[in-house]
Amino acid sequence: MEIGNKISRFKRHLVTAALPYANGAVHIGHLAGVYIPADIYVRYLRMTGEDVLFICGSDEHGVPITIRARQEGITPQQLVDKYHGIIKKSMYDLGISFDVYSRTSSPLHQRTASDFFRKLLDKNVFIEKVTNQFFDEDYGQFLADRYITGTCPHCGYEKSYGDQCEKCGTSQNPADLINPRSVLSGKAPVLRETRHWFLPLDKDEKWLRQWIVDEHGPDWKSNVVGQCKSWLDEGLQPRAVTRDLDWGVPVPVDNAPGKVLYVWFDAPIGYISATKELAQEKNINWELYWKDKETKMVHFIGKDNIVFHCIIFPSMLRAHGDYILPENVPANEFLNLEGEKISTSRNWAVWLHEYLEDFPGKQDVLRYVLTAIAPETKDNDFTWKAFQARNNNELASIFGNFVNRIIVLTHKYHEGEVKERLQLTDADRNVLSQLPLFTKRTGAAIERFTFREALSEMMGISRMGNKYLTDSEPWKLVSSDPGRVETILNISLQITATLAIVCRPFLPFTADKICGILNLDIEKFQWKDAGNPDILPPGHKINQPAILFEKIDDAKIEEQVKKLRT
Ligand code: B3M
Ligand code: ZN
Repeated sequence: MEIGNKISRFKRHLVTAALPYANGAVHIGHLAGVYIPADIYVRYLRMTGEDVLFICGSDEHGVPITIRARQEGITPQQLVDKYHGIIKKSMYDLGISFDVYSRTSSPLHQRTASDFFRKLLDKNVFIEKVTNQFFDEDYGQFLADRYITGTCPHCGYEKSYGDQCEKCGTSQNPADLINPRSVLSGKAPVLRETRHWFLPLDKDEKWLRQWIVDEHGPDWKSNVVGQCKSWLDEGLQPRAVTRDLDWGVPVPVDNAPGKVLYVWFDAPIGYISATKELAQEKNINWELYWKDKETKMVHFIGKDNIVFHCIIFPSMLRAHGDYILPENVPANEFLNLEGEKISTSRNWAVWLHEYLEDFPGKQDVLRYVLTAIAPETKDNDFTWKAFQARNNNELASIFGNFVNRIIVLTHKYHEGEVKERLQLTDADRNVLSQLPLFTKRTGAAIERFTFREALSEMMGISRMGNKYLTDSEPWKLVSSDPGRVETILNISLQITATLAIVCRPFLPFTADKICGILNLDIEKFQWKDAGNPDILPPGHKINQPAILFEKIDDAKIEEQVKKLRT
């Protein structure tokens, strides 16, 4: 099926989703920002017959991990083992259909990241130099990244981290902080000399600007290009890619004890090692996906990861020389919760594994709501009242109600059998002609990474179905014009079948349920079959109705709001 120009000129797709830090569970901000849009995109690609790999895994290094482990009195390995399992299970339980969910503490990743570093070292890409780094004399430890806190020089936030300010998202060096303090002793640190390797980003400024602004300015999201441009306009500096830490991928250089790869050097290479892991399992040639120009690589991330995926990782890939660069990086902005910023440390979050326990069988309700309110171009807010309203007023009253009515009527008047379409009216012809158009608009919106618009187009099918059924009033014609009833129900069933196909990227669990009710083997249907007016031939027998979306009552919502505030 011709699915637009850019996608069809590629032979295969490599889709990555940001590797969640294994220092905590996944929350709705991660899902809305990264994992649900990525899953919608990949499910759609698969349904259009494209060859696609969907790659993710736990990011298990870095200071956030060692700080959290110290807080919990366990080792970093124990911490990542705990959260890697929770994250992996909850993602798959939500239907996030990764082809592989790996982890960066694996031996395969350690080898892959070391080899990558070695290659750049042997090509003399790095600048090796001794610099002054903050050191905590009480703890006898250098203070990397989040071991340092202080006032952000950009926005004045007093609890900014050494590597990135959580408030304004700016990445920075610890030396930029005002009034720096050690997270360990709380005291002002001293400066001490230490040797590190730097990626000379300044040398890449010219081609990065050409690649991002000139080549991809037109097709990348404006929030992404905008952030990259401000980075480029500020002037890129050489960036340290090693750290004085004992947790991470050891720097593969002789006499470099206690030095590991900077987490943001090793983590994106986790996409490569995860692909290699998948390739071993599935006997796939992983290099085709990472090195062949006919592969379309797309990174799904949140806005705080833009610089690492649009500037630093591409600089690494180009310096290495064997790899392709991403075709798109459709980063989302942030999702807030009940008007406040989601915060792991303040437990101000809706955790995915807890949602799945509190709302069993309602995976698609969360997928639907988080897609509908996704922060695609600006930060947005999740409230439990809005969650309830969208479930009750949209999923239950429009989508579910339409499907249920047509199934009940087909059993009531035709013993569950699809009848012939007889004489068509203009309204019939209009509805049948709209089905392929809704399908095409939904697919095009997904290809543009505008998932809110795509969701609305998909819902448009159920709205049209409801209106058609209400306007046709088959229940008034049963005795006076049974042939007309047969035609109306046939058309309504075709609408339902198309809905089952087109809703699948967004609501996979519901798509399965509708196919069960329609007695359809969904594996036989691809995207191109949606909109076809004869998916259900006359004589086809459907199964019994089942409610797709139960209403959610106030008590359930109040319970969640109370839980949040305790
Ligand atoms: N671990 C996620 C974050 O910054 C970070 C992504 C890595 S993707 C290579 O929250
Ligand atoms: Zn700031």
